[in-house]
Amino acid sequence: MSQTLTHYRNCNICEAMCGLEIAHRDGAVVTIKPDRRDPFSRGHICPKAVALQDFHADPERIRTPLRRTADGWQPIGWDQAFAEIGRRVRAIQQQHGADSVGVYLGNPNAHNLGSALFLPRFQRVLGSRNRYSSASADQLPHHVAASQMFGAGLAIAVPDIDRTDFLLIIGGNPVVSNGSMMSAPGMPARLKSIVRRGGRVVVVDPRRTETARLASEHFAIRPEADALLLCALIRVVIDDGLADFGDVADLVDGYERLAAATADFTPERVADAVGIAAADIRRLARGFATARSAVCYSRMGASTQSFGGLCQWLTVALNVITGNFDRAGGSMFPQPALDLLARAPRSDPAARRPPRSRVRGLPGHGGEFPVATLADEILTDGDGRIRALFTIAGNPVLSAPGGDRLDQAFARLDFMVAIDIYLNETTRHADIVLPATSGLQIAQYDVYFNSFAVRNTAKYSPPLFAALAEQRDDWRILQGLIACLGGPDEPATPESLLDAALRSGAYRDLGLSLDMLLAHPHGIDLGPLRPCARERLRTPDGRIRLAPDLFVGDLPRLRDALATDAAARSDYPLRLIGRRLVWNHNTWTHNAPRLLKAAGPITVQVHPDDARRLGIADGQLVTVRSRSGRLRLPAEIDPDLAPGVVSMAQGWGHDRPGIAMRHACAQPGASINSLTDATRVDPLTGNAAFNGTPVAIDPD
Ligand SMILES: Nc1nc2c(c(=O)[nH]1)N[C@H]1C(S)=C(S)[C@@H](COP(=O)(O)OP(=O)(O)OC[C@H]3O[C@@H](n4cnc5c(=O)[nH]c(N)nc54)[C@H](O)[C@@H]3O)O[C@H]1N2
Ligand SMILES: Nc1nc2c(c(=O)[nH]1)N[C@H]1C(S)=C(S)[C@@H](COP(=O)(O)OP(=O)(O)OC[C@H]3O[C@@H](n4cnc5c(=O)[nH]c(N)nc54)[C@H](O)[C@@H]3O)O[C@H]1N2
Ligand code: SF4
Ligand SMILES: [Mo]
Repeated sequence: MSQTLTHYRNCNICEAMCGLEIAHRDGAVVTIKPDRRDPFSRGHICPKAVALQDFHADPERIRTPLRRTADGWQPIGWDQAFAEIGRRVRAIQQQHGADSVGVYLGNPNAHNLGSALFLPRFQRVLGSRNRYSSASADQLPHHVAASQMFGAGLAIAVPDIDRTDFLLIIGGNPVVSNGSMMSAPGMPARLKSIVRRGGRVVVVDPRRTETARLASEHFAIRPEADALLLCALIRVVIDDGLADFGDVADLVDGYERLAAATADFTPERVADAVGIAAADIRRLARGFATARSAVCYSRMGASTQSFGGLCQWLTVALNVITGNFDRAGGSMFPQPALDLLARAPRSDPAARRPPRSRVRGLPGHGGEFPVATLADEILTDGDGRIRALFTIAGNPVLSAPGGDRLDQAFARLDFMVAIDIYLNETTRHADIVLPATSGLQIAQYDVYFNSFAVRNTAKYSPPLFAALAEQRDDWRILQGLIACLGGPDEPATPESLLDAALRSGAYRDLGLSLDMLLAHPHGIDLGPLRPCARERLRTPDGRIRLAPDLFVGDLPRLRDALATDAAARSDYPLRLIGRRLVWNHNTWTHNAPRLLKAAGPITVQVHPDDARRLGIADGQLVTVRSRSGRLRLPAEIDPDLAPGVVSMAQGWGHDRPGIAMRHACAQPGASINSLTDATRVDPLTGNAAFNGTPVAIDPD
């Protein structure tokens, strides 16, 4: 008789890193439950964790390397796959230069120990400057602000959410997303507990979100007006004499310059554009500045927009000038056991000129260019054109702005390789698809999100199930690619690299090592966040730059926006924003029947006033048009939106030929990125500006 066994691991789907308790028998999952003894998630999980078993057992997962032929997909062996990739890629690079082969890295790489550790090695061997990732459709402005103000892109301070008295959330919906750039599982309970202990949670969002419903107060801001609001908040703090740097006073440079640069953004001047009354802005600023502790957290809504860089700069600045940086209840640097920030070199970002992309001259950051220009770099002839591409755990046809153009661009490549778990909208274009393991099959230690976690913990999860058929771990595939491109032999494994990092990290005195983590399958608690900025700032002089030239130089653009009449956009009078659903993760979880069932049809949500004006009934088919595309889908009347704003779930659109995912194809939904526009970026950072895309709606 077989026995039911218990396995403990971290869910690696999103940033929350929840601990799971998995009962399994004969290679199959019996139940997936929260691990109540996990010191970080303390018994929280969301419905997606239960679907990990679906992804593992999905018959439509790819199981062998595949090669695209005129007669369809042909299974091939690994040796043949690597031999062909090595030959084609080297030939293209020899003829057209190293940069003619590009790489796009998707979101799951950040949740995979092996990928996180082996991708830099692969990139070094490939030697191309044409690197792209989902970061520039997401959190890039956070990294640019961190790099300019604190000296390193990974110097991200996170809300000390369990001790704060005032949490101001701008453009984040952590009750659904489970937090981002703030790993904090179980957000509803954490938010409720702020209110219960007498604190305040204020949400600024064009939609009355699931998070706003739990908040003390919600302000329905106009899309992309956040930088104006933040300037006005800073202005009130300064004018009312409430500025105070707290314990880091001796480290702050640039305060006078910040004050001068934001001086003309009074609440009265910005109120109409922001959609929040001047008196409310003043009250919010005073409440924030006089709270015992407070922290401003701004996320996707404030970063994937035209002023993403300004928003992230001003968010950090607001925390610093109210004395809330590097103190309990404010915004603090985590101290992870595997510490990427401590390894970052000290160099002066202000003194560096960013590289510029070939076609549009967009800035590069962290060794990458913005994904918003990937299609241009493939489709525009000339020296340095991308002719071959690796996509690794990414689906930019659905996830990148104006994704339909990437669909066309990928068809034009001379050669394309995808490492993925599915044949989908992106990987269907590849010449060779390499099958990776996923979720329950990998060894996991979260390299990145421990760096953004609201408590210091460490946990290692061994694989639960073996790879099926010819699947291989991402890191082993990368190792194979390194070898076939002529790179050095790599004796290292993820475990050996992790062990070395733990033994030399901040907790070496505790004896932290891989063996110690193996002996603690629920994870090890390393304690609450502690003030540590003095050790962790990476500017050459160890100081905080409150008013970097880069951001101050971008303020004239904000002033222009304030002066421009929004009605000038009358061809497309509505503003489109995205939303996340509890039951899916980005573009790739729609083949799990238990999640798909819950997600429901994909609609465009419209405010009742707009619906009435346009003659749209609930459920009616409408056409949504933008400068770059159009979609036909059902409308849904949603009183939680601000008037003039429409919203769609992100991540859908499985209606293209050649995709093997039966369930996803049965409920394809529509891709919001058929409407978003790759030319709409935050010019400062190059990040995609999804939010506020101008659209029009025509009823059928
Ligand atoms: N309009 C709009 N667009 C958005 C967003 C939005 O809010 N609105 N959100 C943006 C954000 S925040 C992000 S992060 C990006 C995401 O953008 P992407 O990373 O491009 O998209 P994903 O859907 O995460 O694609 C993941 C891919 O990896 C595969 N995969 C899953 N697990 C594994 C694995 O373990 N190994 C390998 N090799 N492959 C795996 C999946 O099959 C899928 O093809 O989308 C962005 N796009
Ligand atoms: N269930 C689920 N969870 C996820 C994901 C998922 O796909 N599904 N994806 C994961 C990923 S990759 C990420 S990066 C995180 C993202 O996590 P969050 O940052 O919480 O992202 P969203 O849920 O998209 O929330 C963005 C909010 O910004 C608002 N918004 C839009 N435009 C504006 C604006 O101009 N100003 C303001 N102030 N607000 C605006 C939207 O209404 C929305 O409520 O979520 C992660 N968690
Ligand atoms: S919140 Fe994220 S990490 Fe936690 S169970 Fe859900 S998907 Fe997994
Ligand atoms: Mo993301």
